[in-house]
Amino acid sequence: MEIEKPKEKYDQLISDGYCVVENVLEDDMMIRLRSVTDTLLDAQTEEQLAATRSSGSMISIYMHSLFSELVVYTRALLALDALGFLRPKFSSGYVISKPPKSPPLFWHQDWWGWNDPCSYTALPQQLFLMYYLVDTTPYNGCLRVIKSSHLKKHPLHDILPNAHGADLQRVENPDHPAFQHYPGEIDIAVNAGDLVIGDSRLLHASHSNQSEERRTVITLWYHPFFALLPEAMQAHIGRMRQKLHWSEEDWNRIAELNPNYQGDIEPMKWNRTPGPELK
Ligand SMILES: O=C(O)CCC(=O)C(=O)O
Repeated sequence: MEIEKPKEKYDQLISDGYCVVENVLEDDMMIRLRSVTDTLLDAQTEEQLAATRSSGSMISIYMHSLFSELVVYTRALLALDALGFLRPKFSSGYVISKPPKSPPLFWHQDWWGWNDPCSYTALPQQLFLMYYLVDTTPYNGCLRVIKSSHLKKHPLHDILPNAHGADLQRVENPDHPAFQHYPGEIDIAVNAGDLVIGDSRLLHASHSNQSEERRTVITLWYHPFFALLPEAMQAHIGRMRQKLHWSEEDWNRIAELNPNYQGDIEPMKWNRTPGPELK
């Protein structure tokens, strides 16, 4: 697979916080992913759905072995390689599906290593790889981002309580600032099978899904420069794997992407809130 304009995409990812690689998922993989995710989603209870009304279903990718194939999907690894990420490591991921007629996802960022000074530099510590399984538009809940907010302070940084807070997830107050629109926000509408790559520090949200169809995304988290991260961060990442439904064969499949940390440094403390160093 030829990645178009990889240097431009790299520059955009570093400066704006995201880029899109078109047409990564091939039809057979798309069909298998739709089938497995639909089965997992159909099994969700009303209670589970109510607890994650804003994001939509959050199902760990360790719930099905097919996702281990996606972690090492050749065309995605080729895309990372073309962007200069030669030794990425993988830590976790979720199936996030907005049911028909569901509310927007609140603004948030997903980085947990704000206690370390490297989090205030251009180095991408953690990337999301998002695979949307349907074409997305503002009508059915496409992604929205605030460009460069991974490196620059935005008023939302002061407004947001703990990202993924339970009250926001339940949409107890739809008028909360975390659900509103902000100057400069950008819609990222994609075709099914495109890959959105972004910095975990980037402020992002999604539109409501006003359509009659599910809008499913699979988000996988990678660490493009694992070996260059502080040891305490590596130690934390090394502990993130979950057992759940992956077999020995699944773990072997992703062995090269496993974030192994052998040292004895204490894992970094989880902190989702940027400090005053973010200017
Ligand atoms: O549902 C979406 O479009 C975005 C999901 C998201 O915010 C995430 O995976 O961190």
